[in-house]
Amino acid sequence: MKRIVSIQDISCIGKCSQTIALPVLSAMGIETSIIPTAILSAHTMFPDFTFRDLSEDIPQIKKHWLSQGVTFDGILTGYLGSVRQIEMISEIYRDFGADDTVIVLDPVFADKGRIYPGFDMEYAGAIAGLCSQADYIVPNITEAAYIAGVPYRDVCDMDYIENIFDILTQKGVKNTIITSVHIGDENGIVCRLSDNRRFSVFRKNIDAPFHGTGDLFASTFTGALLNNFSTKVAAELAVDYVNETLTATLKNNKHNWYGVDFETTLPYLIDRLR
Ligand code: PXL
Repeated sequence: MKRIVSIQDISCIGKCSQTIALPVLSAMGIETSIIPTAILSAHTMFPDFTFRDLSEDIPQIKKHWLSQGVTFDGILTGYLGSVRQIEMISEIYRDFGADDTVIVLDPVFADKGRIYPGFDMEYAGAIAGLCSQADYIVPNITEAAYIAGVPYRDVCDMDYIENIFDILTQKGVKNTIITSVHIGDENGIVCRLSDNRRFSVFRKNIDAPFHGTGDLFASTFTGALLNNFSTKVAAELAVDYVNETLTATLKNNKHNWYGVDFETTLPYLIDRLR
């Protein structure tokens, strides 16, 4: 069985980061280890959430794992608690990133033109360095614009996106998938690979501003890569799974405001793996 480490926060309520990565990657047949970067009472859309930074623990966890000879087929990084952790994660990439280890980084810090509470421009600048160490980065369009240093645009076109790709490539990024791209009445992802191949996956826009869909995309995409899917097929599967989940969530008129009902669509995901 392949083994991955998911490095992101635990939001005790809210269905995001580890509480999405763990069930999704496990359902995809991958042993999922975790490094919690912070523990929050609930994700940051809740008022008055508590936040405990777990940076102190990260070097110790790493040291113990190295002493045990632990290796990983994949490393998935999402929400980090602080700029300080970026350097720590960089060392984890160096120590555990073997030639055949797939490193996927979701540089979580912003959405819909706005930076999440607790982050700032310093963080946006610092995460760019980590991006160049990953095999794939999967920012949403807001994060991609901030990392590239271009103004965010609500409505965008391919020229705008190509310019972002060019800047990210100059910064040393290998493969980029930009998510949450709206063009016309469609929403999807646009990808540029290190060999300059490009593809996009668009579906009819589902107007549902739920939290955690980026985490769902990143986990599914990474799980599909570890199931030996090509980049394009992995991205298509991830887009479809997010769309299926949004549709199921909206059908449930008792859905929660803070997260999607991915639990009900795991059978769909498993079927698609067969
Ligand atoms: O879904 C990304 C995410 C992860 N973790 C925390 C968050 C968010 C988005 O706001 O608040 C704590």
